[in-house]
Amino acid sequence: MRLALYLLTVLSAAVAIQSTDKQHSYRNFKLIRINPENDATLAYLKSLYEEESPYTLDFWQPPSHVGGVVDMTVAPSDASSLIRDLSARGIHYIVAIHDLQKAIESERSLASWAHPPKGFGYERYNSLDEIYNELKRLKRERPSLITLIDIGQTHENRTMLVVKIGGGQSLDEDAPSIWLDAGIHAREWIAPATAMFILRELVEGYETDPKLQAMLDHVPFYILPVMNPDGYEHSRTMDRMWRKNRRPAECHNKEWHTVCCRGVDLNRNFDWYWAVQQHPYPSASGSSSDSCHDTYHGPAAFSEPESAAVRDFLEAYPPKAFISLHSYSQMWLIPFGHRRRSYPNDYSSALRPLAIKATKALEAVHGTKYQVGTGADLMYEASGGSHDWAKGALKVPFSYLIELRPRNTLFGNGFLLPEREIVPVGNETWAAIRVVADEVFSQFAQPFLRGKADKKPEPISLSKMGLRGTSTEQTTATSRSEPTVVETEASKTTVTTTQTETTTKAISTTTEEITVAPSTLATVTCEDYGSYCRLWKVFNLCDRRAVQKLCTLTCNPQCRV
Ligand code: 0X9
Ligand code: ZN
Repeated sequence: MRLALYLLTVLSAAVAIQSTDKQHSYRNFKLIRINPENDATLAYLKSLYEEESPYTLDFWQPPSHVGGVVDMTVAPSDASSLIRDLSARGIHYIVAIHDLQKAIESERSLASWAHPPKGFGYERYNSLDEIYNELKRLKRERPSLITLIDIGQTHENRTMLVVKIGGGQSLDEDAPSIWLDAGIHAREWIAPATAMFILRELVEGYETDPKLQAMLDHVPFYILPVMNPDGYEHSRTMDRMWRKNRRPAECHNKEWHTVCCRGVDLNRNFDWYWAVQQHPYPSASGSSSDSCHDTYHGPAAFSEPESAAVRDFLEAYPPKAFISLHSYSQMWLIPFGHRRRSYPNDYSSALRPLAIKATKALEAVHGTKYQVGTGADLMYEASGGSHDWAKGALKVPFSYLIELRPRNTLFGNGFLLPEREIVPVGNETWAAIRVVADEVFSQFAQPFLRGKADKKPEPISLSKMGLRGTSTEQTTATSRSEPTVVETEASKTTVTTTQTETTTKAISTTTEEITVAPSTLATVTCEDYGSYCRLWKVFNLCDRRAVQKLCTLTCNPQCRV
């Protein structure tokens, strides 16, 4: 007994803390790729993922269903026993990467290695400082187009910077807008690079493309290029495969010793079925209560400064479209992802048709194919995701999560997408996001503008048109602090840092609620519904009832009462 206690004390003293201050080497780590062909293989892989595994594994693509590709890395010391085990079970696998460290090194272009570039580059993976300096440079160059907003601080006191493009310098809570974030997962470097690419397309397009200019004047973009700045920097400097944020270590006893692990998966920390786990596999939901797991959901919903800052900002300035960039697997994911076969009401009438249109535009650029569907149906169930929360709780009309290149086929390098693909990914993703932006403009700004131009009827608030959400629930959201508009040399915008407690009522009405008397509405028809859509390019989705509502407001000559 004494001996056991002594051993326990000694072992506990040697507390296993995940991090060291040496950069993690992935020399001879392997990426094993498996296409589970039957339930037995799937069950075995799930047991490795969810339960104590004898091997040091990192799942890049967790097991979900028969036929769903599983990617996992294995430490060199465990590789041969894992491979023996797989062979003994008759499981077919390929070693997609033999030396992960080599793959990490070849992620950067040769030019980057030969002459390490100084400063920001749109065709490179940049540091956080380089990204923030580029945002400040853009702001200095175009002070009236760009506004920088400090929405909060991370655990390690890094600033979370949102860049607003268009829509004037003040923040308008009622204006329709588009939210784009990237880098919620630290190791998905292509996501921040793509967000920056899209930012440049917007900034340059504003000067050269009158349609884009008209759109940005009325529908600003809010871009958060790095949602997890601590994690991103950790992934760049210490551990390329880091995923979570950098919440200080939480310790718990595990058998004979204490383990302390850092970090929360921010894409499990939003208040949408937070920490809800499905059965029979407790962490099959992709949300874990173990702080050492890569999908640790945190001690409470919005426990993390990063997710709380995003929540506060979005509740104060609810957008019409919410897009979150991730990698990888080339999927355009629609809510809801917490449970299979769970969909919002307008999944088939609005969310999915627009996703299909967007991915067609994407494919037209370089032939890249995307799958469209919910994360739960196409991948695995995962609760607490940001795009689910945006749709389900905030009632953002169009909410998506985009898993960028590569596809998880035989040869892809997973998170290690070569730098030379940044520009093609940027171009094709921008084509898709432009489709979403055009739709938001068509639905939420153009009709309103036409109404204004015709002076008949008087401008009507879009929220009163019932276009903000589809639910009948009334939700009250509290925003704790106002975001700070960041001042730069060239623009002396007032700094607004208040800690006031403001309450924003998320207006959620039924789509039936409009400002025209229902009796009038009932008798209004468009003369030619098809040409109405073509002519005004409104309601690309051509929802008949919605067009009828708009006719009365925006297009009187085309309508018959
Ligand atoms: O697991 C995630 O958070 C996302 N995948 S990633 O490889 N980028 O980490 C996917 C979330 C989408 N939702 C579901 N799969 N339910
Ligand atoms: Zn991700």
